[in-house]
Amino acid sequence: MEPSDGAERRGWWIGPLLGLAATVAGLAVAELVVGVIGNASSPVVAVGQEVIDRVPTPIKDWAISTFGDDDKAVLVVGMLVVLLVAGVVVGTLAERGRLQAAIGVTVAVGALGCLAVLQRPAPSLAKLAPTLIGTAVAVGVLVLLARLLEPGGLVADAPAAEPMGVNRRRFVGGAFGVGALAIAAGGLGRLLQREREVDGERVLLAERLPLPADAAPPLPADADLLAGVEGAYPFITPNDAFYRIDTALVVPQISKDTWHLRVHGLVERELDLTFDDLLARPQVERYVTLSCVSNPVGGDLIGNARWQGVLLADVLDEAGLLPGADQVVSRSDDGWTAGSPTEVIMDGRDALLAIAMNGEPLPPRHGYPARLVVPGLYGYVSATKWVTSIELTGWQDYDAYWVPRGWSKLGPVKTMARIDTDRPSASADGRVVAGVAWAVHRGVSRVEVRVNEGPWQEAELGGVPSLDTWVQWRAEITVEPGRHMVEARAFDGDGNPQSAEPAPTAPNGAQGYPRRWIDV
Ligand SMILES: Nc1nc2c(c(=O)[nH]1)N[C@H]1C(S)=C(S)[C@@H](COP(=O)(O)O)O[C@H]1N2
Ligand SMILES: [Mo]
Repeated sequence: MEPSDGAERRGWWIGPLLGLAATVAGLAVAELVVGVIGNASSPVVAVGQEVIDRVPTPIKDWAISTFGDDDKAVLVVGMLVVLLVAGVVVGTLAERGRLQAAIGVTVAVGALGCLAVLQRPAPSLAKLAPTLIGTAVAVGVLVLLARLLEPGGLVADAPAAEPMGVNRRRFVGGAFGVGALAIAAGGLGRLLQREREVDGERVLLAERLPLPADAAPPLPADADLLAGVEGAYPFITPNDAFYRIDTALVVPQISKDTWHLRVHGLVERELDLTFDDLLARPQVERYVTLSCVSNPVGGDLIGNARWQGVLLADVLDEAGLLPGADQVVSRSDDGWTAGSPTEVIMDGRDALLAIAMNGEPLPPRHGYPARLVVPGLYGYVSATKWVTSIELTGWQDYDAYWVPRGWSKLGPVKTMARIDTDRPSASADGRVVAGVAWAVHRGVSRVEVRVNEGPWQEAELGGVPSLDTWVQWRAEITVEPGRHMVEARAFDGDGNPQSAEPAPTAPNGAQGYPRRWIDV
């Protein structure tokens, strides 16, 4: 049977191939431009970041609980799939002779990318360049390949087999040539982007970190009460095991040499501190346990590290607080914000503008070159990573990132125990249960456990360097063969027990007793 028109004769894959070549070329050139120009934005990253910031909280919670740490990878793969599908549509339009429409869709997708870049903090022409140039390249490839299809070969009234074959070969060669160039350009772009990463300067900085004038208090010998216990966590969380929570789709790479921190708003004098200014100030070092409001009961979105930096209170004193400066709004390079009560920052606790974590410059994912750490407040209202601005405002005058998304404006860390492990003890019907407990900045005065809702029994506590860290605990219980429910509870330094009333993480932190079932 004779094909009814040229489109059918060409094969179903011609349009998709055309569109995919154009899409891949556009994306790859955009990545190349990001690599060549410093401080440019990848359109994929900008759109993904906008999705993260705009997606309703329930969907975000679902994504985090379904994909966990892979949520960002899933988002990027999802966006690429959407882009490739758009490419197929565009290519099919072009192949069917509707080149104007194909160009229109491509430009519209590019415009969406531009819009996303413009929504991000500090937009600029440099940041737009990758999207603009990438879109232009996609349109160019589209037109070029569509033209290869056109004259005298694959159109319906073309003569017979031979010219069609020649033209098809030209088209396929062109599409794959574009693809190969795109892979090379994209790869080069990623390499150049790598070059800009801060790993190198971080290694150099590690060698010249100033010694703390005010060193961390010594660790009591029994801080690691659970050393060697299987399933237990070390008192100090190693940097590479420390939980990471943030909205950044890619880890910001901010050179300490261009970094600076503006302190402004309701202050007597604005400050603009460079990283060298920070290094020159007296360094304080403290153990502080940092935790996330999204940590469920029994969860591990909590870690304990030795932080070094300068006291935030000293910086704010130097700026001079004006009346009404009730809120410390800290903002990151990527536009995330936290709002902390000024009263808390200034009440004498060791709120830090930190530059080091466990003796190393901050890892990029934990805020290099500088972040905040405030003992006693959840991370979402205090622990701004990649911090570049601190603005003093009224309490009512600004709601930071998570507040309009349904989380409380105040975020003191709740008293909580966690059961991490159980194992047989020396006695035949005995079992040792162990874990950690925290009431950051109030201290833990007591931990208790109970079996099957029986009487509470006091646990043994490890030592702590201050009230700002978690504490390890263990208790020996006696159980008969069978299945048992063990619960734990912590008391803070004022003797107040953690709440028995279960509550979810939103809006101000999970509560209720942690439970563990053990089979004897
Ligand atoms: N710039 C920036 N800083 C941020 C966040 C963020 O999304 N962006 N998240 C905060 C939250 S919710 C928490 S719990 C802590 C986590 O710090 P970590 O990733 O170093 O453990 O960082 C805080 N600082
Ligand atoms: Mo958090």
